[in-house]
Amino acid sequence: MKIQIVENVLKLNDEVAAANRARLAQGRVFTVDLMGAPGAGKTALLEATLKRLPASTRAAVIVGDLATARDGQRLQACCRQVVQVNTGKTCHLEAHHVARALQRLNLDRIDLLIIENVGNLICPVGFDLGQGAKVGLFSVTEGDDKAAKHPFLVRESDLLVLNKVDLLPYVKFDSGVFRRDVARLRPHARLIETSVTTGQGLDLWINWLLGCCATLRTRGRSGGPVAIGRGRPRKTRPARKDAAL
Ligand SMILES: Nc1nc2c(ncn2[C@@H]2O[C@H](COP(=O)(O)OP(=O)(O)O)[C@@H](O)[C@H]2O)c(=O)[nH]1
Ligand SMILES: [Mg+2]
Repeated sequence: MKIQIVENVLKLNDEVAAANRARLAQGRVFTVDLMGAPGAGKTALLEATLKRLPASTRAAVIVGDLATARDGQRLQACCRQVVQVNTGKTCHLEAHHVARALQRLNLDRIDLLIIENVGNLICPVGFDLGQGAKVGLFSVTEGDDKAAKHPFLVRESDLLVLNKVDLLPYVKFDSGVFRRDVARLRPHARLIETSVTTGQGLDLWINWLLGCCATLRTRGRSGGPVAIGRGRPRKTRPARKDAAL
């Protein structure tokens, strides 16, 4: 009986996500779902990204947290269109949160939408939001075993980011271990090392975002499919059990 309830929740989520994806495709908005642990640097990376984006790329952010508007306030300083979602006791964003947030955004004036998911390495992976790509962010202060311990995040992310590399001299983190685990789980994974503090790797990350936006524009114009990467509904449901909690 419990399993049936979870199936229904996920089916409903997929239907709302498909509607989100259609709306975003119509507006030619490339959408990233940024997932990572609390404190990994998601908001800091977005602040730095928004400050560096070319003026021609109009960005918006949906930011999820259990409580407070603090991240939304931080991001408002660098972005005109920001929607803060408070999820209460829910440890991830679901498609209906994004659907409601989209009503507050002018999609005709957005090229790039970044969704900062609730800080969590597990639950956000299993919920399709209608995004074009999922990005998994780790940081060196979390330890070099986190890729191995969170295989679904590694497998389901279109891009992986390893942040806070400026702290490598001060923390016990073996980059070789982390990279080997990533390669084992996802042999052709793209991994970008960043430091928001020093600016290392930010150009690679921003170029990846801009490349995705350009691909969407090109495909949209030629009438081809508009979804980028593997941003379609997933066949696997790694977070199914978590969804029942
Ligand atoms: N040293 C260092 N600190 C960082 C870096 N990125 C973020 N931080 C710090 O990590 C803390 C958590 O960052 P925040 O963006 O709030 O993390 P979030 O919870 O994932 O959104 C803040 O004190 C940031 O200043 C980085 O690349 N290097
Ligand atoms: Mg944050």
